[in-house]
Amino acid sequence: MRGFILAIAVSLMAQVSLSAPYGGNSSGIPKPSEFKKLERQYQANIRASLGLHGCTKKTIRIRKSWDDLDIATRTDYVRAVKCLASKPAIVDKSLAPGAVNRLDDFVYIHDNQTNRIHISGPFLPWHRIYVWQMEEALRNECGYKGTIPYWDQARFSQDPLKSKVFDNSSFGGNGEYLPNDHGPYDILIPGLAINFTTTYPAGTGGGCVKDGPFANFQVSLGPTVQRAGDKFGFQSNPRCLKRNFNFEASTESLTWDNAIKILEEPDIASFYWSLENLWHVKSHQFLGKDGLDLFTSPNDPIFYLLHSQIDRLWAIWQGQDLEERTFAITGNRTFFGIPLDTAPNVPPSNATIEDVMDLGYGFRPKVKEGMPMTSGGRCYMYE
Ligand SMILES: *[C@@H]1O[C@H](CO)[C@@H](O)[C@H](O)[C@H]1NC(C)=O
Ligand SMILES: *[C@@H]1O[C@H](CO)[C@@H](O)[C@H](O)[C@H]1NC(C)=O
Ligand SMILES: *[C@@H]1O[C@H](CO)[C@@H](O)[C@H](O)[C@H]1NC(C)=O
Ligand SMILES: *[C@@H]1O[C@H](CO)[C@@H](O)[C@H](O)[C@H]1NC(C)=O
Ligand SMILES: *[C@@H]1O[C@H](CO)[C@@H](O)[C@H](O)[C@H]1NC(C)=O
Ligand SMILES: *[C@@H]1O[C@H](CO)[C@@H](O)[C@H](O)[C@H]1NC(C)=O
Ligand SMILES: [Cu+2]
Repeated sequence: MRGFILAIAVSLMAQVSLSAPYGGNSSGIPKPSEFKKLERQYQANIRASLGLHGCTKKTIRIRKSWDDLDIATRTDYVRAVKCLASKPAIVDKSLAPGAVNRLDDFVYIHDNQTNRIHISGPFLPWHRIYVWQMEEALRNECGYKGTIPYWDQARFSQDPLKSKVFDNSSFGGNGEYLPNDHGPYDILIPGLAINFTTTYPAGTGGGCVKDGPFANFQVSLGPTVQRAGDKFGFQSNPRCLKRNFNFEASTESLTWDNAIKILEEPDIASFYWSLENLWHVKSHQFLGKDGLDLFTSPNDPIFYLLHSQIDRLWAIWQGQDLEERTFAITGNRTFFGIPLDTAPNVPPSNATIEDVMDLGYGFRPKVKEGMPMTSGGRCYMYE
């Protein structure tokens, strides 16, 4: 009996120490001074660029790390996301018969545009507008008062589940472990003129999210597997939200060292590839399953925090020299420059800032309209 009680006490102590590997501090691995210096330069340059009209020091919205939000703000963000999930989709049903709610409207247009907005010139500006549109929808349609926070992976790169992003009042944790369905997966990318297969690495879950507000949360569009008659996953396919955490993606790549390396890249091409290979793809790989699906990754509500962080790294890079870097662009007009299957004979061409992007519902801004943070209807910065 006494041994039994002792065993319980020891296991409780083990749990306590497991839950506090950073000695109980919740800020994680400290931000290195090199990163702070780059961040401060960006913030100072943005503030100095603000005028007395339009986007001003008074009206600018501040985006913060999820780990720095208080519980009331975190809870309200989750409420607002679920509010959008409770409102009917507005997308044309002939385009996306499977779209159920306002979140699906966003998933649809991302899915529709995927082969033009990834590994391509419009990647950063398109996603900048997209995340801003979600911020506006949360505020205007669901009464959220804040901004889209960012997932600051580097703070917890060595122990990612210690981030509040994954606590059970936020986005919850891993998917249920499925012995026969946790990857690796080979996915044939639909819509390209050649057969291009991408490999999604193995993870540690594979099944439905089981804890927190998004446990058994219903998603509808996708996933991207080439089903007969449903090439892009636009048909109805209601199912639970799934994750498949791949810890190496975080421990090996989402580090402060890599964040600094990305921000110190001297030109847009090297910045773009470092951001893509060291951060963007690794962030999606960490989540796995729905959050890693190239076409329908916005099904996982963490997507918007992930892309707020991508947008933040771009913002800090631009902000070192707003004049030279705001409108810098690199990349093709399609995914890796591969022709679309609808135009197989069009050779690869470089994107320009005058190109027109499609964000759905008739909104067709030029690439250059998606590049500044404090004009073109947007007014925000990262803290
Ligand atoms: C929090 O824990 C990390 C990891 O052990 C440590 O490096 C850091 O110094 C701690 N931060 C503070 C503010 O104490
Ligand atoms: C995207 O939507 C447009 C209509 O807005 C449609 O013409 C086009 O075929 C769609 N493309 C894909 C890949 O879904
Ligand atoms: C792609 O693969 C499919 C199935 O293996 C095959 O039928 C098709 O011809 C291939 N297409 C190209 C362009 O290689
Ligand atoms: C959240 O986590 C706490 C502490 O680990 C646990 O007691 C609680 O049951 C969890 N709640 C949900 C909804 O999963
Ligand atoms: C553009 O496409 C070409 C042809 O596929 C490819 O070789 C090149 O690497 C691409 N450039 C970028 C920046 O993606
Ligand atoms: C695209 O831009 C790159 C880098 O500036 C250049 O080397 C390449 O020739 C351009 N490709 C085309 C098709 O214009
Ligand atoms: Cu995307």
